[in-house]
Amino acid sequence: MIMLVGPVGAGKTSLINAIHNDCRKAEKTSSICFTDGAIDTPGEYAQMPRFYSALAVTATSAKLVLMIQDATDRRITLPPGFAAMFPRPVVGVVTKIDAPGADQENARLRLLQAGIQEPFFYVSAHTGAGLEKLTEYLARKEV
Ligand SMILES: Nc1nc2c(ncn2[C@@H]2O[C@H](COP(=O)(O)OP(=O)(O)O)[C@@H](O)[C@H]2O)c(=O)[nH]1
Ligand SMILES: [Mg+2]
Repeated sequence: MIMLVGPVGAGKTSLINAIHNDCRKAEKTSSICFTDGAIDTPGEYAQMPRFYSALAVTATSAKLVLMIQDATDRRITLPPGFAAMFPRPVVGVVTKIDAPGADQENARLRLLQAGIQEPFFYVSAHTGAGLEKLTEYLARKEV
């Protein structure tokens, strides 16, 4: 089981669907959602400190946390050192690398600021780029 954390619109639900070869359009996630193999979380939980404890507690049900950073999002959305709050290893994933204006280097710096260690994964849920590397890694980790 993996848990996906990241701001609203970062591509968490799309990534889960893409990993599972599910082509449904991602609907807005309004509560913590257990699907097969992945825990999807509302972006608001990563953006509002009063929800952090809920994320940390829910992470105990997962083996690994994927911290999702949108390659097109230049805002600082993840607080400094955010990764340290989780009781599970946190792996950084940059999404939307296909999108116009995607800036992988900026996204990389955002994940580093959040206290996550490299290597990161760079993916697109739309084109499928990078997904194989990520799914192979997850299979190896037996999450
Ligand atoms: N270009 C592009 N858009 C994406 C990608 N993944 C998600 N999106 C778009 O980003 C928006 C938010 O996606 P969603 O999965 O709902 O984000 P969540 O709030 O983190 O669950 C949607 O309009 C998606 O179509 C991607 O890999 N590439
Ligand atoms: Mg969602």
